[in-house]
Amino acid sequence: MIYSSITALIALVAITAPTTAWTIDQLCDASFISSCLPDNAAPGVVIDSSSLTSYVANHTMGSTILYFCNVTFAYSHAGLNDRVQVNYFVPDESYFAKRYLSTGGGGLAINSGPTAGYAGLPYGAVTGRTDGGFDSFTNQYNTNGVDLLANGTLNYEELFLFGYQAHHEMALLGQKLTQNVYGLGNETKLYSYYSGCSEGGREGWSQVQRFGDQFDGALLGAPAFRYAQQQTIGYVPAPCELSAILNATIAACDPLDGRVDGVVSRSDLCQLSYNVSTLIGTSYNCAAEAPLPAQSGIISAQAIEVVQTILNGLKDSDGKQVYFSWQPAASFADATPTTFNDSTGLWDIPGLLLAAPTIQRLVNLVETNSLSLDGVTYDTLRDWIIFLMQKYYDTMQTTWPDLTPFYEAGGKVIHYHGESDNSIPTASSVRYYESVASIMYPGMSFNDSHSALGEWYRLFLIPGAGHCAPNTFQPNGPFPQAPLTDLISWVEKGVKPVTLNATVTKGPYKGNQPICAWPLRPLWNVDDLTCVYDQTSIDTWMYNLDAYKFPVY
Ligand SMILES: *[C@@H]1O[C@H](CO)[C@@H](O)[C@H](O)[C@H]1NC(C)=O
Ligand SMILES: *[C@@H]1O[C@H](CO)[C@@H](O)[C@H](O)[C@H]1NC(C)=O
Ligand SMILES: *[C@@H]1O[C@H](CO)[C@@H](O)[C@H](O)[C@H]1NC(C)=O
Ligand SMILES: *[C@@H]1O[C@H](CO)[C@@H](O)[C@H](O)[C@H]1NC(C)=O
Ligand SMILES: *[C@@H]1O[C@H](CO)[C@@H](O)[C@H](O)[C@H]1NC(C)=O
Ligand SMILES: *[C@@H]1O[C@H](CO)[C@@H](O)[C@H](O)[C@H]1NC(C)=O
Ligand SMILES: *[C@@H]1O[C@H](CO)[C@@H](O)[C@H](O)[C@H]1NC(C)=O
Ligand SMILES: *[C@@H]1O[C@H](CO)[C@@H](O)[C@H](O)[C@H]1NC(C)=O
Ligand SMILES: *[C@@H]1O[C@H](CO)[C@@H](O)[C@H](O)[C@H]1NC(C)=O
Ligand SMILES: [Ca+2]
Repeated sequence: MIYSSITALIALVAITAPTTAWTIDQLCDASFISSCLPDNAAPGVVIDSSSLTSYVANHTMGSTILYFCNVTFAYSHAGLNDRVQVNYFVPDESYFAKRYLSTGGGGLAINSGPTAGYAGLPYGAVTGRTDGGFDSFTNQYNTNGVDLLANGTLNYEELFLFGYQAHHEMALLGQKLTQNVYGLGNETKLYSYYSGCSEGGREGWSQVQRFGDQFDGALLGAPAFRYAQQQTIGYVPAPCELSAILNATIAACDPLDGRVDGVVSRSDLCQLSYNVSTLIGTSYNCAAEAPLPAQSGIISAQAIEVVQTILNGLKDSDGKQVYFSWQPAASFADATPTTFNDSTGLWDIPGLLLAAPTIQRLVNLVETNSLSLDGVTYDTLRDWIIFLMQKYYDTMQTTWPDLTPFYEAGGKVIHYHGESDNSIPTASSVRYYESVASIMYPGMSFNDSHSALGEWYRLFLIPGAGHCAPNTFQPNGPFPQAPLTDLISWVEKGVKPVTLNATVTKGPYKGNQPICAWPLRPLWNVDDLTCVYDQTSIDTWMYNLDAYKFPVY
């Protein structure tokens, strides 16, 4: 959806000055591209020019065909026998707009696949992805040999590449390649951007936090950046029971934002005024849907206890808060069982998703992706989290709150997060924003620090949206269709996104809907949306993580 903005493309084509006509075949010629490979772009990087491939390809958007050169090459690091591959889509010169874009991955992947480069083509940007040195673009970090060299032995070079270094090198190489291919002189400004969500959001933050002048703008969604804390564990009520609790919560909380549209735009008001225990004793009913049996029953006190425990977030046996959870009205997708055991008549414990490989591989250092929960308590979880945080503080835990170099270089960040994200808690983005505000503007009042920070870093919570995507449980919610457009306008034309442009694509309120910037919250009065300051609501997003004796940014 990021790359579906045909209007953005047409606008760009119109403003791009015609250049000396090089055909895409000339631009993509192997010996020409070879002559553009950037030596000395990054310390220690040694390009293997024999690995270069370049071929003309095209991408159709609506009635427009975009031509580009698909460039791939490998490099190693001086003194190491390693190999990292990078892949850039280099647009036809007629619509190159003096832009470079880095893209990131998701889950345990460091890139978003063979078409990741389409993200930048509508914006006239050379667009890059990396394989991180994982031996192929399709391998992920939890591949044997990548994260661990063998049972017991961590692969520190790969950890460092995945943590931040591969992205840094891809950006430096990509920027220089772009300058060489189009013959940009030192006096020509090449605008550099980053776009990614989830793990890709973490990867982007890893750059913004360390390399202040590398990107002019970064679009960072639902970042998986508080790496140690994300390893949540689920429980076992029936899927239909969870779904009924969710639907009832959405129905009860929908009107609290002032408009009945099937969207809980104010999960904070939901948290303040809705108690799921009112649902105990109401019935639920779901038809069979292979492989799941038909389910019906009465919502039990036990199921409500499970849901309330999830909503409360992880606490240790002393009742101290270790982490926070999803917002009320987020789906329980990550905690919902998918298999039923006919002989016991019980639901199996849901899959542990990324928690299992993380605990096994990065805590226990064993090459397996399955984990038994026998003997695991909330205190075990807390201890794993503290261990992960300390061991990976300088690689995977990506929450360094001092962004001074980025700010001083004039960088801009648009950070967004679905308010009903069912994977990475929405409050985790709020916590980081608050950390940056307090570290960058110590001693200022809340309002003053937030208005200062909002001049260059803005956080948008997308009403009803799920994890990096719209949400089937609240389908009438807005979602930004082309947020890179907002970022580019901010960086290149100084148009601050006071609100973020988004679109409702279903239901009675189809059309544009602006998204309020944190800490303001949306409130409807019939059809009018206001972004309001609501201290009681703001307070619900703040947590005292007292299970730690040190700061958790
Ligand atoms: C676009 O690329 C495909 C191969 O990927 C090729 O078959 C097709 O002819 C190309 N289209 C144009 C209009 O060049
Ligand atoms: C671009 O080239 C890379 C490397 O050869 C390949 O993996 C990828 O599929 C290509 N993508 C497109 C869209 O042509
Ligand atoms: C561009 O800048 C580089 C690095 O600062 C310098 O080595 C080079 O001579 C400059 N080129 C021109 C044409 O000014
Ligand atoms: C909850 O709503 C979704 C659609 O939003 C529907 O598919 C599902 O069946 C509902 N669950 C129950 C238990 O009715
Ligand atoms: C919800 O209501 C129940 C029953 O009245 C009560 O025990 C519980 O403390 C309430 N929960 C919250 C979060 O207020
Ligand atoms: C069902 O549960 C029984 C008893 O715990 C267990 O032995 C069996 O392996 C389970 N079946 C499946 C398919 O997991
Ligand atoms: C590594 O440890 C896992 C989990 O204990 C085990 O399944 C696997 O066989 C071990 N691999 C080797 C090569 O010993
Ligand atoms: C902060 O600003 C809001 C308006 O955005 C205002 O309502 C509120 O009173 C201010 N708080 C303080 C402490 O000045
Ligand atoms: C946002 O939407 C408004 C109203 O549709 C439009 O005028 C404006 O150009 C859009 N801004 C960007 C950056 O796309
Ligand atoms: Ca609503």
